[in-house]
Amino acid sequence: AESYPNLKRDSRFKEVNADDVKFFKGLLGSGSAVIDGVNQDASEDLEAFNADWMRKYRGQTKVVLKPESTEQVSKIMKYCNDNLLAVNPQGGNTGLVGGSVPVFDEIVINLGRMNKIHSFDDVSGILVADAGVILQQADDHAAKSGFIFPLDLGAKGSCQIGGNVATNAGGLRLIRYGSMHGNILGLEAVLPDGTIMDDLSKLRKNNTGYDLKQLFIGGEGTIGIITKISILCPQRSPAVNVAYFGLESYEKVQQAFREAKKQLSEILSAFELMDKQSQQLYKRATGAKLPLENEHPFYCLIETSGSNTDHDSEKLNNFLEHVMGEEIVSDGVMAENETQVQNLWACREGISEAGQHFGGVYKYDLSIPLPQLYDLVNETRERFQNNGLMGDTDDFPVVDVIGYGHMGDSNLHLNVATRRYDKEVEKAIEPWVYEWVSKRNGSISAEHGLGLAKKEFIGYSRSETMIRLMKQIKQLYDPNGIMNPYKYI
Ligand code: FAD
Ligand code: 2HG
Ligand code: ZN
Repeated sequence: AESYPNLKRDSRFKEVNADDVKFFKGLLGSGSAVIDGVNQDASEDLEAFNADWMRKYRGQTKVVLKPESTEQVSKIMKYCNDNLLAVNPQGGNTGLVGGSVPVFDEIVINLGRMNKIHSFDDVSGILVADAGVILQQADDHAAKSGFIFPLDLGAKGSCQIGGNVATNAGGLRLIRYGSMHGNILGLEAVLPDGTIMDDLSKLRKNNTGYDLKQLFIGGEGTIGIITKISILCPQRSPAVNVAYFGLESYEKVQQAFREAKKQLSEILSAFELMDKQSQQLYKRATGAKLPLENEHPFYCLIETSGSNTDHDSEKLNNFLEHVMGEEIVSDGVMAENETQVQNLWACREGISEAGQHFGGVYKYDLSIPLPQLYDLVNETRERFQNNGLMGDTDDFPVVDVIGYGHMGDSNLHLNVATRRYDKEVEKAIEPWVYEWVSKRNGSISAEHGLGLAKKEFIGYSRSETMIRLMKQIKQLYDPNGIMNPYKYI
């Protein structure tokens, strides 16, 4: 795990003591709702809340609070604000930028126990639920009425919908259903001083002044704690088809994407890119068999979702015939049953975890104009081929450089898979990669946020004026700066 030589604990913040813990226990009960590392050694229990998913960032919190209601969150926040105790909101702790764990001794407020679904309207498709509901559970609930949660991602079994909103997560079907900014209809959030902001609207249209909830969507827990959400779920498509194919060049990947939009238009629900190296790494890490016999420099996964199986299969078959006939695509398979659908998706969704299988990983989540998107992967790989840091044995920190992502959204995931976390590797990529992206007017964080990892680099994607305005908002909502300190703002 990283230590933070460039960061200093802010001495304005109080250190949590036995009296504070007594207050929290009085409020939440003395059971498992308070993990108390002040009066006793709870380091083992605290570990899961201090360490992030990548085992790259580690905090030193001594107290984890698991409130059960908005009122409890409000009382916690008021107390922390009055006493200058810094806090770190935490959902499923699957975030990839170090935002979900403390830096020093910030109190973790974990939403895991706020996990009730309040209502689902099967005419409008509007779901109202607590922030701590696991994404998979929210989707299962919507599925019972024939609807789908408009977000899906590899961490769905453990991430929370509140965390998804706080990071404005994008995921695998943004191309079809759009972002959280469009789908969230309302929020309930607790501000640092304990104020409950009840904006849990269920209205599709509501043009009455500033849309303040948008500040919390993608705010990464820096201005308030999201406690409930109201979200519009679209109809679940009964006919889902998935195809996986191999291509010989990135030029052909772009042609295939163009054709997919043209020929599959309204039923296209995912268009994902995987390079050869990402599939090899997935295979090495999991032992899984890849869907195609022969190797290809690139692979794409296409999903269609529609209302009529025959109609959709015919469309997808025509598309595949066309792209193979035109030699845009060299080889492909179409899933014939649910197991095959899962297996094809696993080749894409499993890459993220495979990236760190060998010890460590440097992850870059970038928006880049499509024509240049893959150039970055080539250039990064060349850098490591030339600087002596990449090789097949333990002497070399870098295992491989892989590129994959949400092609449909111009969102590249560049992962440098390593055998260990290594400052030399980091220095070889940063800030070079951010400069590269900035020069092409891309974004240094397409969907994961900034957290701690990208804190210093926000200037590559946002102007000074924009950063100043963000700071003003932070100051207004959180004048004491107790919410998720040391992170991007
Ligand atoms: P956490 O990780 O706990 O927190 C993330 C941030 O949100 C932190 O800053 C935290 O302080 C804040 N936060 C959490 N809950 C709240 C709340 N209730 N109120 C206020 N702030 C809060 N992301 C994508 O966009 N697309 C993907 O396809 C994708 N795939 C992933 C696949 C894997 C295998 C993994 C591990 C991660 C992936 N992610 C992806 C990262 C993504 O950001 C998270 O998975 C998810 O959105 C975070 O939810 P969480 O509940 O785990 O939040
Ligand atoms: C994905 O699309 C996630 O798989 C994770 O956003 C990407 O781990 C990554 O770099
Ligand atoms: Zn992603």
